[in-house]
Amino acid sequence: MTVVTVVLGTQNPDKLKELQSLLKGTSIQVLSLKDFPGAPEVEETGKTFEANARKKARAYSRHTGCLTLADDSGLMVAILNDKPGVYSARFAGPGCSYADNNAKLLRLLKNTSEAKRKAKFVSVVAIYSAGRFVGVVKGECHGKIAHESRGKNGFGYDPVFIPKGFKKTFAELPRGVKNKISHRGKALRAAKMKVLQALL
Ligand code: ITT
Repeated sequence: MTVVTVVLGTQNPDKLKELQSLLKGTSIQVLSLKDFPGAPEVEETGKTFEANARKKARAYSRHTGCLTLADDSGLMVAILNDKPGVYSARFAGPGCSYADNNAKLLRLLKNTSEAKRKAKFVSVVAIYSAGRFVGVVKGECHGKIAHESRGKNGFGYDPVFIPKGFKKTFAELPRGVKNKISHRGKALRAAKMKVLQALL
């Protein structure tokens, strides 16, 4: 069986763990930017998830010389006009923590009723091979914002996001459940198909 090598182009250790667990048990050999020291800093100046994902994947794939995949993702809250969106990582300001972001979000939605707490996670995964575009795919997960932070699993906004059809937050659900229904899980499954098609 041919083993395909893919580099996961992310500087976020939590995302890396999730991406690695999503690709476990496949014939894809997974490397990360740690295997390619000196990766360039990529400024996320794009206005869309796709623009940022492509910018990261292109730059990292030039650096690694390999098939490289990058995810740009975030949370879109309907009543906040889809914010924080592409600013999800730095919603509460430069250098903020996940807890700061969640506190800001819960504060903004303090007096918002159940029906108006709709939100979705979006993940756009771009794939490049040594600077050459291979494909781009998207995954979404709909749900709502909880009234308080709950649970210890996952990362980022997981403690305040309740996926549709569940009562628990992503941070209260087992990792396997999140992977099955999440934006990143869906995008990664589609990305795997693109990678395999590119090799045909
Ligand atoms: P890289 O660009 O290096 O991959 P990053 O953390 O800067 O790392 P993004 O720009 O895509 O990545 O920002 C994504 C942010 O959106 C992330 O820091 C979380 O705050 C949030 N986020 C994305 N996916 C999430 C998930 O599955 N669960 C919770 N929060 C998530």
